[in-house]
Amino acid sequence: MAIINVAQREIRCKIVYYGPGLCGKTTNLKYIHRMVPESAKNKMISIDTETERTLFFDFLPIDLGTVHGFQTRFHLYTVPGQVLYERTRVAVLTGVDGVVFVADSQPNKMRDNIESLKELARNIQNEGKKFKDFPLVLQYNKRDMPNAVPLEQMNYYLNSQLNARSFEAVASRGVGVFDTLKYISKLVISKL
Ligand SMILES: Nc1nc2c(ncn2[C@@H]2O[C@H](COP(=O)(O)OP(=O)(O)OP(=O)(O)O)[C@@H](O)[C@H]2O)c(=O)[nH]1
Ligand SMILES: [Mg+2]
Repeated sequence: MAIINVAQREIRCKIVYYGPGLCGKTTNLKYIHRMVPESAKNKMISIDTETERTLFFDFLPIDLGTVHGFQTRFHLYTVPGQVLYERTRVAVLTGVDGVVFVADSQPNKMRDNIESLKELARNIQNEGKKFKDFPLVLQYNKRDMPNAVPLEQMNYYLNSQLNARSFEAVASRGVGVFDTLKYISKLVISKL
């Protein structure tokens, strides 16, 4: 839930990167953390395993300029994608204002993408929000993989009912990372 602090002229929103295991959620945040100017960011907090699988979440607060004289501050989170951590994903989603759904473009990951998106819809609805109206953007990641599923098929499997805006990405090289972030942050602000 966005917090609007009139006295301090600050708007604070929560964006969660959601998606199946190893799709590249943490990679998005790491790239943002690397590229955002020092003045606009704080420390990134990652709680992960020795093999860098997210265990609880990653957290990165950033400032994205002003809107009508209000400083906009975004708290970016990732969920752990591994199937058994659904309860943690539910916890991380509490009070969410917008979601980036990161899908893995590899053919053998399509089922995981679909399951994860279904789970997200259920969890957003359990938060008392309508998934259809909820601020959401899709990021089709790992477009550099030689066997990446064609865009039309990604849309067919993941977006034919939602009709959400989607971006292609190679998060490990930063491609599409800021396009995705800019779009979701504008969408969230526009719905306040
Ligand atoms: N080829 C390729 N590899 C990528 C891309 N984005 C991320 N990766 C790699 O995919 C692996 C998993 O990335 P993470 O960002 O840790 O995935 P995650 O979604 O946070 O995974 P969990 O924390 O387990 O849910 C890492 O080895 C990344 O370097 C991409 O666009 N292309
Ligand atoms: Mg992660």
